[in-house]
Amino acid sequence: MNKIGMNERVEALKAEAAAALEKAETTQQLEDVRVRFLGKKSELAKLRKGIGALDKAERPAVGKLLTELQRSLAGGIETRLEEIGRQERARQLQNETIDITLPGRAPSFGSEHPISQTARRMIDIFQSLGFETVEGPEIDTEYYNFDALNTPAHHPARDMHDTFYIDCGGKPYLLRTHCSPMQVRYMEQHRPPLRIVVPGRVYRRDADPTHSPMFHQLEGLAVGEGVRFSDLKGVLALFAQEMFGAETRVRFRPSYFPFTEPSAEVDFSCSFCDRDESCRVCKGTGWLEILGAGMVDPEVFKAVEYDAERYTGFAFGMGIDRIAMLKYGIPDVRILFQNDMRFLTQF
Ligand code: 2U9
Repeated sequence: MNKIGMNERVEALKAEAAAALEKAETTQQLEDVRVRFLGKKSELAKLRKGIGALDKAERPAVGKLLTELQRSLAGGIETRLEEIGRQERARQLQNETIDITLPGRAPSFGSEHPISQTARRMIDIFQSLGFETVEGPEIDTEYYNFDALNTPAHHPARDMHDTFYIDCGGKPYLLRTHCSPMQVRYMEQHRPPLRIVVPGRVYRRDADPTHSPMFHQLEGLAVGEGVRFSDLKGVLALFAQEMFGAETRVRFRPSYFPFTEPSAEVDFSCSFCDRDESCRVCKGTGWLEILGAGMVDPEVFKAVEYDAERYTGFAFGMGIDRIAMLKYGIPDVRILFQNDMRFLTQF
């Protein structure tokens, strides 16, 4: 090809490139145009390679022509790139507009389970009376759950009908039936004086509107020199007033537990009525059965090698779930464990 032919090709290429630039609508399409007209395999590249075949005299002018073509194509692409970029940004802004006047979505807050709320309140009260909170294993041995608590092998409480045993081929493990095993463990590790409460899950083979096979207990233990039944009465009276109101009174009735002697059932005066015969909570008696308590049996001290001549102690146990049911007026214990949001969102 001579210089004249080159001129024609260059003009034709300019026109082709202008049309392609016009057609390109996205940065990607524009990139394709750039490769087509300026890339290694472009016609411009081929023309450059053809310079060597021209007459020597024609070469500088043709070289200049092709360089001008390259600049003009690159400039065209650059201009169109800016144009397309502006259009794309405008389109994006158009598509992504948000209506900032729309009301926001309110976050939904969870709440603590009524049993946890009740347990926390109970623990707080005993903490203010100097009781440390400790927790222990839910799977334990017959020794800690029964033997160390003066509940020997043939005691009815150990019957398969009352206790969940775990068959692991060796010595029997069980699901603790009360929190007392942890009190034994604590005494093994500490010397008196001590004051502890043990909250936690316990298990018994029972299921009806007032009994769940898993329920929650809070047990307490105070041991020292000169600890008396009157200390137990004072602590429980203060607890009753803090939990159910300053007017609440306590009543002790004689009872029996293998691990306490003497033992008592403790009632709180009904804070839901004024000795009302139609009261559904106390059934007109004016009293609510809340807990069991007593002075620690010397046999228990023997098991943990405490000097029963020197130390005395009181202990008590109560159901956290029962207290939650009373406080919140919950009629059936099973509702507490069904995780029904219609129930849980009320707390
Ligand atoms: C040690 C010594 C003594 C804990 C006690 C009770 C009485 C009691 C029940 C009340 C209702 C459990 O939730 S409930 O079913 N508890 O009546 N518990 S005295 O006595 C102990 C504990 C540990 C070392």
